[in-house]
Amino acid sequence: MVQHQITAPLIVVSNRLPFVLQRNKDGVISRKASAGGLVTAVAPVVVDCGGLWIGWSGLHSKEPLEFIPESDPDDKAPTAGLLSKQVVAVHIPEREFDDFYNGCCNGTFWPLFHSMPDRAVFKAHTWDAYCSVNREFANCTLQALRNSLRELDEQEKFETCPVVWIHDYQLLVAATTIRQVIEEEKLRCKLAFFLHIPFPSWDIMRLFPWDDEILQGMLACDMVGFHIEDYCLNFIDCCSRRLGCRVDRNNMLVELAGRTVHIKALPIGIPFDRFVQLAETTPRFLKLAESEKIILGVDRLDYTKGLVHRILAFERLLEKYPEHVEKVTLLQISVPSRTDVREYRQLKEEMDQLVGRINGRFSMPNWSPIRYIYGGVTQEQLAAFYRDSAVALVTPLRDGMNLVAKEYVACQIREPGVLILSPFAGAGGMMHEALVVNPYEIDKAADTIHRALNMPLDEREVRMKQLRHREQQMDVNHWMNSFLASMGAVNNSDQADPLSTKMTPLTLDDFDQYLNNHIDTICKLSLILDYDGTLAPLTSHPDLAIMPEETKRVLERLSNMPDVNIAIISGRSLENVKKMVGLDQLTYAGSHGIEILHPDGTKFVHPVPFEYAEKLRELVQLLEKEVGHSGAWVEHKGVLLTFHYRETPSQQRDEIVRKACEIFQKAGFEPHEAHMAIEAKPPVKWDQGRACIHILRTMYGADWSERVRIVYAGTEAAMQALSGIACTFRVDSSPTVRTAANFRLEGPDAVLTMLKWVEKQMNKRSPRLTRSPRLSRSPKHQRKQNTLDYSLSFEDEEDIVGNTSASFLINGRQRRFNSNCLSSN
Ligand code: ADQ
Repeated sequence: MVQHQITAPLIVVSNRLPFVLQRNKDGVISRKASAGGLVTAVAPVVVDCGGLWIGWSGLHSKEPLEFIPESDPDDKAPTAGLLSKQVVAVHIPEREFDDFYNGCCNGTFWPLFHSMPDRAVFKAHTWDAYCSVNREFANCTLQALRNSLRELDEQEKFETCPVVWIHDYQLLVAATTIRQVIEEEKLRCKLAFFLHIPFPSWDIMRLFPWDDEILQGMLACDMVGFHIEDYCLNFIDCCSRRLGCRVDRNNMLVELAGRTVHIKALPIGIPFDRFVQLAETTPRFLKLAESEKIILGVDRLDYTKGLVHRILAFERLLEKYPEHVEKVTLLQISVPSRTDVREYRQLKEEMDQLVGRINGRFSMPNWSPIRYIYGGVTQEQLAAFYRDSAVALVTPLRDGMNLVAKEYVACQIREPGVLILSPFAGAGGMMHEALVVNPYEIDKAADTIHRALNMPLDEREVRMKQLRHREQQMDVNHWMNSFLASMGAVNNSDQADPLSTKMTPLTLDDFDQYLNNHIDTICKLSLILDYDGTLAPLTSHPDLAIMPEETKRVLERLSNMPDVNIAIISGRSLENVKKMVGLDQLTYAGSHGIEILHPDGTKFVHPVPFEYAEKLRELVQLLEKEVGHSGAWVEHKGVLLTFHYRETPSQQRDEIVRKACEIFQKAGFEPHEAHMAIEAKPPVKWDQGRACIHILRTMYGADWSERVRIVYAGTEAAMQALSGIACTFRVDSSPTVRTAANFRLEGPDAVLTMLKWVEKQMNKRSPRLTRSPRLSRSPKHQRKQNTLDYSLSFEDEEDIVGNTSASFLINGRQRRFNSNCLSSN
């Protein structure tokens, strides 16, 4: 009996509960053991530590299940000790479950994660169902966690930190909600995720339209486990390339919003001793003619398992090596799986036809080449089949690990057989002594089966001994203990908690990787920077958001460099942002770029419809009257309005935001989300993105791309417009944001480091000129200086939104411009 010295309650969350619930025709629910390796390893730990198991019951009902039966007194299964109070059945309406499970889990993630993207279906409504079911799992988990913490507190175990362990591809985003709530409610817990299937490469993962939400969901955990290192590296790569996270591949760490997430290879094992014991005690089931050999295949009937390829390889064996006719039989056992899904029903038909055709082709009066069982068999029978087979064919096209390969070697207690294994199963990378064959190479696979059937005993013994030794060492209990150790949840007082290892703080060197390929030694550099949250920390009131002195000094030095231009873009009014930054040599874009002021005094103002101002005033009054309380307040900034709710107590926020949005919409405004605020913007086709392009064209003309490098740091508002043009940094401390940025930075400190890096690089340029008068760098500027004086005008809306022409008041006279020429003079 293996001791798991767990130091905290373990809360396991998986799609299904660890036993099967059945309802008889009288509606009475009974509980039946389920025998998987995962349950065998994990259930005793949950029982011992007084933990909990959260999962779907497997039964559809209108109402949540009112009770879970206790186990039968004769039940000897590992879950027998799991009391009903330790089980939480998640209730999901049947329609939603279908979209979640058949639609998204099996229709999208299963094929995609097994690198078969052409089988994957991407549908918004099944993804919505997936997210909603994940939230329901998360809410049940949170309730369980609160109960668990209450019990610990009652026992004065204030230091004990429960471990929540979420399993598999059905629950990839559950941790998003759990993380949000545990942080809000300050619930102590360690969060872990384990994926039982492969994690695909970035090329495949990026096909999924909501891939960022998946990655962020997994990163909401403290530890993310995969079977093998390849999957870990694929995941880390996706986090770096899709989310722009800082990663440490050597130590397998990913940083998101300042939190370090540990990525770990935890290869699952099997209950080795139990399979040995079954192999030792179970009688023979197979009746074989003398010298007849069995080649065994055992799988769920799934297209990833390579069943069709396997049968074809066997057919090829009989064609190519006819000496095996009447001597060798393929015993294929296929458990029905996901029979609700069309592709699985089609696979069954294909298999039936294929087996029929080959049997028809080769059968003799007393021999048929393939014995095909479509159904489950007991573990005893399975162990006997494993033991009595000369060869096991484990040839999936793709498989997370594959337990059949491991179970087969465990049962080789007599004259050893040969394991043939696909390199595309996780097990393929570790079970080196197996004969490894690419299942797509039918001819080669036939040769390999032939080799296995003829392998001398001494070679078989050597190979099998090694294979068995490894599986015995790395059995499922080893896996469980490795998991607990990686969570710092075992009695090991002399060792530090592995989760306390953090990623090294961001340094200048990190920007070598981010920017070295972007910034060269010749081109000019344009830095476009947001203010709030990027240069200055976010604060309760805009007036308090002061940029650190050090940042100001670096910006000042950069702005004095001949090759550097800096533009600050903000939702604040132009005047205000200029005052907050307080440097002269910069371009400022206020009101999200509606007003732009260059250091030479050139000013651009995008016109705004006349009636907008009046409507905005009405909105201000309405908001102040209806929702201007509980810490919420309205800021009227000329053409913009911001409704701030940062100071509103969290319990009241949802309600106040809902009401405010209603008021916005009633007043004819689209509510735009900002940092703990909602904004009203004028109905013009002008935004921060277009303002940035405008600034760049004004500074450098239209053909700047060869001469200028651009770095943007800020919010999403300009990201789309600058993607591909600039190196973009999303500055945000929220762990769950959708971004088109190349990289993420946590906040103003990281931006300061970036500015220092830029300064260091630019200082390397020699000879260093002191700043010439700015306008000499841009003939365009020179011509424009003091010749145009744009001022804000409220114009006819159609003219502006129509995007073909716009009117301006220039030096007091109205002029009409084609919008394409906005930046030209
Ligand atoms: P599965 O895709 O289900 O698991 P696998 O690892 O092979 O694949 O496990 C199948 C289990 O079902 C084995 O324990 C086997 O004994 C049992 N089984 C198969 N056919 C059977 C039959 N006809 N009758 C009775 N029992 C049968 C997922 C991933 C795998 C990963 C596991 C564990 O797809 O890659 O190894 O989870 O993490």
